[in-house]
Amino acid sequence: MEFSIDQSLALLARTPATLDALLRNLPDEWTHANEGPSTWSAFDVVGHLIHGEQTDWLPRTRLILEHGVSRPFDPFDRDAQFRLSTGKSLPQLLDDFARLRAENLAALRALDLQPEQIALRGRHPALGTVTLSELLATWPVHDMTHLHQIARILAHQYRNSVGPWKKYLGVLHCSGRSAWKRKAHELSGALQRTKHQETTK
Ligand code: NI
Repeated sequence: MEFSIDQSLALLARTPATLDALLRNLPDEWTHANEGPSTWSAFDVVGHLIHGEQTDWLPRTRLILEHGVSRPFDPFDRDAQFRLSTGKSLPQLLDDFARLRAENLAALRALDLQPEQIALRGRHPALGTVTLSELLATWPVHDMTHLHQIARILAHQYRNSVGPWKKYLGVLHCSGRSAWKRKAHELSGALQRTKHQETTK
């Protein structure tokens, strides 16, 4: 499938309701559990998605439109949710995410981006030159990465309870947790709480 703004919008608009249906009022035993040291809970993932709405997708779109490659993106803080979600409930986070996403999609529509604009280039601090269309294709795929992650986190909580069925359950054998990150931790001997587990962005 070729990238288009409309196709991206169609998927991006569904993520808040999908998360809401899955997570709202689910017991904390599910939503606050993670996959072990230096991994995230579903609660953490929603906080991370909120931070993306606030600092990543639209701000970077605007930066490309205004400055092109002359000004690199601000680095994304992958641990921001551990500060920003403190003291909040999951229903609050789900509400915040839904509101921010709706605002950002309205703002994206209002930009009415033309083909020559989505071909514009910007500069990612680690990846180098990227196009606006690549950024806007990454946004919904980033959502899918984290929906996939949440499914895996929830499944992980019953990894022992399923007994011998474990071998038939692909989600329990998924290698989505970032091997490079865990390897880096091992190499540095750093066991401090630098929680992170994604390979994107
Ligand atoms: Ni992410």
